[in-house]
Amino acid sequence: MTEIENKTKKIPEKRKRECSDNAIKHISKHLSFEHTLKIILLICSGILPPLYPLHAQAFLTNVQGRNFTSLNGKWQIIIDPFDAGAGSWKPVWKDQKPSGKFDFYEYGFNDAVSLNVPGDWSSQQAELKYYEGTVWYKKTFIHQQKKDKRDFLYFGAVNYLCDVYFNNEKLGSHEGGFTPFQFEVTGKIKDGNNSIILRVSNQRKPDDIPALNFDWWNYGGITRDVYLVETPLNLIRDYFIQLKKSSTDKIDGWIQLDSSSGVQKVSVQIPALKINYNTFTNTTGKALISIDTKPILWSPENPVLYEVIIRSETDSIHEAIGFRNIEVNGEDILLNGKPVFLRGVNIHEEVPQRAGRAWSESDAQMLLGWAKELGCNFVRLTHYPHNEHTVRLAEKMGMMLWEEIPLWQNIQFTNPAILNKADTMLNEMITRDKNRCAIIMWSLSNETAPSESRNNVLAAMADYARSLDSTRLITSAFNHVKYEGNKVIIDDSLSNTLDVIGVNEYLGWYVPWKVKPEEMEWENPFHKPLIMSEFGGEALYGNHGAADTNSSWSEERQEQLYHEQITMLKRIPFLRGTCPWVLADFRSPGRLNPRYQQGWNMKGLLSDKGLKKKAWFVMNNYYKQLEQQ
Ligand code: GCB
Repeated sequence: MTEIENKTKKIPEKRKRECSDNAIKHISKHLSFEHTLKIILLICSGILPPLYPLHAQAFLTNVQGRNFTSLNGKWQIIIDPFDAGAGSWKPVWKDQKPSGKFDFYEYGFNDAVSLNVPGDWSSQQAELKYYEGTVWYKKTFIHQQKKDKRDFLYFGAVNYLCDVYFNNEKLGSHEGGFTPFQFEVTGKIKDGNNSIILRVSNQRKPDDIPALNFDWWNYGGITRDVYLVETPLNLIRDYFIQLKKSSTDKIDGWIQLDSSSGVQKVSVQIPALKINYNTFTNTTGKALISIDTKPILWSPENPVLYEVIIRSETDSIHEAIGFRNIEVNGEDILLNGKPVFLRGVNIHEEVPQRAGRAWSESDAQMLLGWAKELGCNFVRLTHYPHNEHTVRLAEKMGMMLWEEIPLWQNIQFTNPAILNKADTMLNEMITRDKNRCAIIMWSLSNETAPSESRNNVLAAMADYARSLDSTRLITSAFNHVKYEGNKVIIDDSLSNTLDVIGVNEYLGWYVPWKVKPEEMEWENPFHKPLIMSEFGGEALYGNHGAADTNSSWSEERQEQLYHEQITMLKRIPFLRGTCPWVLADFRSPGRLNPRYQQGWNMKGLLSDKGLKKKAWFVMNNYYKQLEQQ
């Protein structure tokens, strides 16, 4: 018996089961004995939520490949800045109606206004632009029950905290603004009218991810699609079908049926490759897959996707899957065995012309179309997982992706709840997108300050991400470098944990040039590939002025800065990718300059109207040169 098992043996079995064995093994490997014990005791006393995977109901992958009804459209809302409706005096979620002459309720959805779903609330009503607090949402829908079917309420994303009530019963809660979640409503759904009520809060808190400060708009609300998904009783819950690591002729993976399904026959068909692979699940509903085949490999130049059909005895799902291999060799990134340079750009999930969250395929078409026009073969989806339409479209367009969770600066790493929250977000991101070959790397964090607790948490997260998906590269963007004379030395020991290093540097903007750009020399003691994951500066579109001072906020200054940056970047022997900050101007409440910013971060290569600034053409020319090499 281990020391931890010994100390926790008096805890009731039911509670103990909530701290899954794997989760405890995982955290205890990285945290001190006292720290681990503290986490277990906090969970068992109900102060912390249970560790994954029991934290949230596992959601169905490829939800659009299943049978679903959209619950998008108008939802009624009640704005509740004091969160009064959560208490017992005005229980909004009960949605009660007066029953007699002297009965009344100080709330009601009947006369309420509506908002569009999907859609953030901040951009839909002037009074909600800066609002951070609770909004109640209600939707009713008519349903006709079918025999032998199960039903799930699926939410693409709700920012940030969401309590879900269905037909006046609480189903549960979800935390985190950028990943899906679901609740099963089989047995609760009725013939005729059904009602969903959500309590949504985008109140920022110090122990959230992201925490109190971040450099983007805190768009609240139901920001992505809502579906009612119908499945057979025994369903295919999830699957992972990708090329085996380091191989171009073996597909590896697994299919997971619902655990109650018992042993079943399952198959994978890929008609274009003449594959009909049959196997059996074990008693927990899991089947391992190993298929010898030589698919045409996916690449930006040839983004081939294959129709893949996954079947069980009772369920089937159609997918479009691409096969490619991504690896690191010394300081090189290899795509399908060949060194590749990542011509990237950072994109926020925002349509600047609408000053609101992007959520649809046509939004994705515009944003990724711009990236393509810039000359990119790679996009960093900053600073959180973007909607699934974007990821799937990128795949069709041949765009490689970096996807990350919103673990952005100022995170409370000493708080034992953080690892749990971060792992849950990683789990949800990887669960949703693990079959998307466009994604070549998972990123853990952005600009975290080195410390023992930071290092421990990120190392544990890296291990966890690798345990979920060993085929992709692990990265993080940080800004901890050392300047010595004309040298810039990469100086964050987090690099030891990563496959690819991401450095955000703002030389010429936040950090003055130490020597001329053509004299700067970068050193990489870690001998791993480097992506310059952020660089740039601000310019107000149409504002012309001096090129040698930042305070001109001019297009000429930004243009000059890009020339300087490219001069330096060309001199870095281990540079394997660049991501200028940022594709388009984006809203950010902390950007206070009343003349040039007005609540916008103006580092876009494009303006808020999508117009090209001078720096766009500098970057575009650099990418054209690189493409020809
Ligand atoms: C950064 C952050 C990014 C900010 C950017 C800026 O280092 O990673 O989220 O928006 O700088 O514009 O300051």
